[in-house]
Amino acid sequence: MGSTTAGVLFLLLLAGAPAVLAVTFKVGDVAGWTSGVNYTTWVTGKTFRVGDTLEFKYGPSHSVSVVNKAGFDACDSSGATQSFSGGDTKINLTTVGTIHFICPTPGHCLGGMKLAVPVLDPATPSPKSPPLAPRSPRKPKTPSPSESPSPSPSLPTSTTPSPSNAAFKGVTVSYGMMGLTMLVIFVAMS
Ligand SMILES: [Cu+2]
Repeated sequence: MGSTTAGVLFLLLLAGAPAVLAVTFKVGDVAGWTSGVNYTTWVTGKTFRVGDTLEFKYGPSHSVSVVNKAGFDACDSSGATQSFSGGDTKINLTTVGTIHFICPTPGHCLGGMKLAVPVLDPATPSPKSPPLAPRSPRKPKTPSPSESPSPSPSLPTSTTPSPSNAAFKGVTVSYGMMGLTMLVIFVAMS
């Protein structure tokens, strides 16, 4: 019972792990939020989930505006739902969907200072490399609990046929040997 409870708790821990592992992404990595960075490239290959955080680090000539898709496409910050300045802005990703950011400084968005981040539900399996990371620990662990109980029932069943086959073969061989022996004796006697 104790080990079962521990196992259940462990599985619950595993199930909860992806939600617990909230990630903070530093936008643009070392470069930060600035001109001359391709943020489309920066987003590529990353998986963002509700609960993760984006951190924008930028100089005084830059700001961060949250805009809709139209504002993003047109580099228009007039309809921004949120605007930040100060050089260090942390955005908590709270909604599934794509969130759009632009730098409202004239010319900067047109020069590439725009960022569209697709935010997934925490439970959604990642489409790329991140999914492998959560899955690989789960796969080895799920098999081991299921294997440990199954070997005892499955092994007997798989072992039972092979012994009976072996026994059957053994019987056939012994009958053959007996026949051969009798043949030899018969030949010897005649
Ligand atoms: Cu800027």
